[in-house]
Amino acid sequence: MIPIDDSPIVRDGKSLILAMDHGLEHGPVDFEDVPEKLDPSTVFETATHDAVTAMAVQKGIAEGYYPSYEDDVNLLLKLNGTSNLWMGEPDSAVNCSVDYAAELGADALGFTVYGGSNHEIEMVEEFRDAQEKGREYDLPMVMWSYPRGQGLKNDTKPSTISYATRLALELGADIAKVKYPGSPDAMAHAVDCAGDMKVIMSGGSKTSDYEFLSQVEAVIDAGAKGLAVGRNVWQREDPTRLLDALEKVIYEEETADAALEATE
Ligand code: FBP
Repeated sequence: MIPIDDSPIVRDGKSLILAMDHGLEHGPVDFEDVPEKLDPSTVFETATHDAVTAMAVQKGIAEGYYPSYEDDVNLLLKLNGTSNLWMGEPDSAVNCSVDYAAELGADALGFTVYGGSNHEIEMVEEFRDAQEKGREYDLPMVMWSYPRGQGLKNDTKPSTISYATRLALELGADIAKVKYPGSPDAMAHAVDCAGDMKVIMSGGSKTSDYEFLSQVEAVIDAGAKGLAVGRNVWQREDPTRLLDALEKVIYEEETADAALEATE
């Protein structure tokens, strides 16, 4: 972990990362209800909102679309990824080098580690190479810390999520992105397990405005430093309104009720 409060991907100690790697991770199915979002430019437009501190994408999307947004959006280049077509034990192919991410203008790096997978050893070795190379460029490393595999039946149980944040700290991540462990107390424990490293919550599938903002309020109260979210923002008809509300909940620490009322 290195100090990252001066990084462009951090605002007042917190981050709101807009993720759009779903075309790889889940496939076009995530865009069925919002076909216009198949055009990555539409999501880059959303990422120009002041609440968003970075947009997380894969290399191909960065190559093709980031040049038009480099003045308005900070880039988090995801260095590995897996398609939903892969049926084996959880693994994630490294598809971009740190050198190339830097060349594309990355402000930060992203890397998935599936602790507990039969591929954990190779994934951690690949993470080591990326994390150490990233240090040469002073690029913060965000770990998608997702314990899963045949031995892990429940990937969101409290002890698994606290292991996920600790594992990220020990391996040298600067931010750990984890799933919600089901309760504010469990999130607070996962945050404690991470020491001074920042923990952010992964968005998950789309829920109602109130449900989502309440969960964000709870994790911020629990000490999390923000969010990496995809579907809950860009699958909405009006992502701007939700981002206005998220800005209040994350950076101004307002309640979900107050944020919704102020953005009506
Ligand atoms: P969402 O907010 O839409 O859940 O996106 C966050 C994210 O981490 C994406 O970066 C990624 O595509 C997806 O979730 C992977 O989630 P999973 O592996 O659980 O399907």
